[in-house]
Amino acid sequence: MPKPSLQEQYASLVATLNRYGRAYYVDDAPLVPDAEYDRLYRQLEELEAAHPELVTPTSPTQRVGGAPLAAFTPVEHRFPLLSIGDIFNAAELSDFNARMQEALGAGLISYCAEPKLDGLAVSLIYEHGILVQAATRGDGRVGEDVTLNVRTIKAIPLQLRGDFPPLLDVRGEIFMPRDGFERWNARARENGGKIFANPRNAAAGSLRQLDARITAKRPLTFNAYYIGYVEGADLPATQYERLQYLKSLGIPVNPLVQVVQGEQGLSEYYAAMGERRAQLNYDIDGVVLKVNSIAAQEQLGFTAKVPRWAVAYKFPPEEELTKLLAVEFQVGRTGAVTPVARLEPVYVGGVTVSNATLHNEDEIERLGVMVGDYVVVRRAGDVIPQVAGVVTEKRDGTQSPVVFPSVCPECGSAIERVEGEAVARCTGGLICPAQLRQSILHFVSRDAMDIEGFGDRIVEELVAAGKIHSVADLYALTQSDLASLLIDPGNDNRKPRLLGVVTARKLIKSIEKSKRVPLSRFIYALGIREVGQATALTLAHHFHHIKELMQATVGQLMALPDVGPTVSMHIVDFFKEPHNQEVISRLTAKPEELLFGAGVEVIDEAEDFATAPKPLAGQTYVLTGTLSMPRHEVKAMLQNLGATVSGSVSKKTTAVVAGEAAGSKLTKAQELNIPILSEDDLRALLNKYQA
Ligand code: D41
Repeated sequence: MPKPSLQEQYASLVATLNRYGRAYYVDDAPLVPDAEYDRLYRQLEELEAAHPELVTPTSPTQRVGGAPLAAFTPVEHRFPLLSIGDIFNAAELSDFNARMQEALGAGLISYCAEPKLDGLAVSLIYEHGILVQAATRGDGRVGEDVTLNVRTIKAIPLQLRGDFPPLLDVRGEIFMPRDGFERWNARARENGGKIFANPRNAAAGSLRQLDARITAKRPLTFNAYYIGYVEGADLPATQYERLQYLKSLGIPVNPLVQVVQGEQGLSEYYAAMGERRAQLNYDIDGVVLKVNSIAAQEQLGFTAKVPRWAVAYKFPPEEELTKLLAVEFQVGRTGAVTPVARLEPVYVGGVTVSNATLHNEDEIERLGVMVGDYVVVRRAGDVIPQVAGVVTEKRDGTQSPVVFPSVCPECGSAIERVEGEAVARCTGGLICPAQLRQSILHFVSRDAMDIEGFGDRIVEELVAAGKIHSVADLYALTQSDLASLLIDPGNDNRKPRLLGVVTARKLIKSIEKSKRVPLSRFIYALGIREVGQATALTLAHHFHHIKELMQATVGQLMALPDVGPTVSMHIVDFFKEPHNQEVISRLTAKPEELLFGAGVEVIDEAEDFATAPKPLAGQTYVLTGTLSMPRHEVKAMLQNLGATVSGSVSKKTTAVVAGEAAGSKLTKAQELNIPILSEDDLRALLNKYQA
């Protein structure tokens, strides 16, 4: 075979790199390791430097152009980029389907269902397979020429492959994946760069750069959703097949696009995407539902602005604007003081929200929030609502600063903040009614002593009436103590009512029932800082008796699996406290041994552990993203069932547990096709094996 000419070598190198790029960005199935791609890329750069006459515009080195523009040139779209009608609930979905049925005279209609990406709509024009123009939507008729910027987006082919037509106008969405967004902001925070509020703003800000070299540095990507115009090709007869055709040309299409049947198919798709939403690596704000048959689309036609054959079925907004009425300070079981925003009620993330957490003092400062401000409230998935931002433009002079208290609002003790810690704490300990209430509620909770029937109101009244000063006092309560309690039914002007004998008798029974308890539950119930269920289980596994645990040293504790220095110190400090020692001896003493002895019998579980089945033995889990439970707790729970918990994803990983804002580990798992568990999935798994 004759040696290929330099030109042939060059063309082959460009083709190979473009093929690798496509496999990576479009097919989501890399053909070679990144290092191999980089090696060939450098080879290409060298070849181009030595022979500039060879360079073609479709070379991957040519994505980033030269000098910045002075302004964007307006471009008139040959066919307007249409807008799309919104619907918000099941009734409107039903109406939409009924309209389609009526207009088409059909029973069951096939739809193409797509996630609604939250980015920017663009039109890409390919002539003879070459990207010649990219334009923003603008007002739909006239947009801006952003060709130079769009050329830097690696997911967008500069050259089509396969059987491309002489002219093609592709419409789709440019967006920034969440992992790229998080990485960008993390770096910006470090070196004082521009921080974006959300991936959509980041995508918009990145695309509207006059200097394409800036756009090139931003992690943008693209998914096509429509063919606006074509010449010289017979297109497939359905929306779904047309998207597959685009894919065959090397244009990325969202992998969650699906054909579904009828109203039920549509509503199932909507629900399924709503479930998956939190785990995706990009933001979606709903689903787009399109009549699949192009012939039917043509029959339906358009209204003045929007196609009749498509709707955007929006998810409930996860962010809303509302007024901050007040900031209150809640004291938790361990004294942690949490600022809570009282809000004008607002519907967000599918529920009405009137309280949101402000986390801590630093967060208040970071937000610069004032009482009376309009604030952005965010509620994503099952996460606690948060104040995500402040609209300072809406200030009218009536706002007042948030003052973080220096003394506890409940007991007047000093609030202290340890250097380097974000959390401020009330130093009152159990003389603080708030801490006492919370520690009792924790003690009686289902996973602790499981004393049924003690809700917020009853505990509040018991503490306020001075009937309980520690959890040991629960066991000294009499039926008449309880029956005579006046319970405030809340803020709706009803009168307090008497608890009554029947309820009192039930409560006494629940208390009696809790008197035989496994050691792990007892330890957990004490409410030692950072000792969750899993750590309590580990402790009960090693110490046969509470007295042994009470004498343990930091060194002994740290030798246990997954018990770190901080929690060890908390444990030792807790048992050093004379008040805690007294509570424990009263709890565990028989009434005849000690005045007010509660007679709780704590059962040694160590033997059971040794022989307990390990249903997850041999399995490896990886935790990523933010979980609602402390990570060491989740880890210990999995380990107690025999699983290994690892820090990195590999082919051997059984499943990845992905919390909020999971990043590269989640991506890796998706690449390797490893099952991904949501926090709910994990809980179901743990519940399956735990009593
Ligand atoms: O994912 C999207 N954001 C999306 C937007 C989508 N999957 N499909 C879309 N389809 C259309 C029509 C039906 C008009 C072709 C759209 C949009 N339009 C759209 N995006 C912004 C304005 C209109």
